[in-house]
Amino acid sequence: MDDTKGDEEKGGAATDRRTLLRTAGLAGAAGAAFAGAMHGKFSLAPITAAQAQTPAMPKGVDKPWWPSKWGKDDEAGASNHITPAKVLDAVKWIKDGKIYKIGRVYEQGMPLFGARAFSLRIPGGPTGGPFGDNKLVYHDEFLATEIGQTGTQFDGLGHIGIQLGKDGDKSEMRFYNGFSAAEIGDAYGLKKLGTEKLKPLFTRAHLIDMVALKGGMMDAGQEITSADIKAALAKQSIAESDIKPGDAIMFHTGWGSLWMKNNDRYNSGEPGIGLDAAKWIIEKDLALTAADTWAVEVVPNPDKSLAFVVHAELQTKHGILNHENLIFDELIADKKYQFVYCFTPSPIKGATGSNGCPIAIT
Ligand code: UVW
Repeated sequence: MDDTKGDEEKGGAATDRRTLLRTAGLAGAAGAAFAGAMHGKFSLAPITAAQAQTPAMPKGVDKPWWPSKWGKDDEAGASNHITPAKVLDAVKWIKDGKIYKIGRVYEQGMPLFGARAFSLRIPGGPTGGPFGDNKLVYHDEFLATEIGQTGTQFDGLGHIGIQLGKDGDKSEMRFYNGFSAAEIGDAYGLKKLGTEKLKPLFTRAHLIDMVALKGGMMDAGQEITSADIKAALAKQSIAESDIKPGDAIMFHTGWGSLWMKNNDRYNSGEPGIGLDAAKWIIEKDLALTAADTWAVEVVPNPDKSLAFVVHAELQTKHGILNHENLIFDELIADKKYQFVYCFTPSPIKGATGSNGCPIAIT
């Protein structure tokens, strides 16, 4: 990413989420607001005497969030929770031997945000052959897409950062563990925080059925609070004390029922967690959030000056991972609210996220 590209993006699709993040806080970009999810001017909130020289600090940032509790060089974030002991604890939940695919099919026509693309081609058909006396033929596909940011998508730790200091200053565009855009940026993949640095995830997961709690599909802009989580847990007969550090928490909001049926509405916003639930997730020391929505967090945020602030709170500041556009229908039908979540992000060097199919095992 360079500054020129950033300027182009600012003038591009108003609904591009990356554009929103990159332009939030810029008075000149205020007209590009999507669903009110843009910042105005931030109030001054000095961090330290040295940092007080910076023109403004983003809302919600009152101190540096690094070094990470896993060490100043850590690039694996909350995937560090997945130790042999954690795996053995998770295995205790496998009783039926049933595997559920909780990732969606990647296909032309699925909801994509802004200018993101998904295009698969197999020209020629077959691609090659016949070879040898056995007359072997084969197909290859060519795929053009944002590999980790379309369809079912897993956010890596190089995806979301926060601009500290002056807008455009890449040495103060900070990501997980304080790595700056200046030190990690590279046209051929991030030099730090690529998805290849993450550990495979195999952990206990708790599915919060918000549809059952609210009596139907939640709406765009409707926030899931910590009180909602507690109420849903009680309704599902799960003790809050059963949620352990390193577990995953997932939200069934019903919004996924719009997938491929009403993509415009699906993309127009979404229900999801807000900062209050994020605080609870951080206190619980969880490894991962997930939902049947494209961002997991509420969009627009009830505080209209904030853009994707839960992403920043969980991923950037705490290294907590995030999985978007999942599907829980079969788990819900079987009333399976606790299971093992298993996923290995594609180890593409320097990638910001991952596609692939997570599974739930009961
Ligand atoms: C952004 O890219 C801003 O969000 P998401 O991780 O939801 O795709």
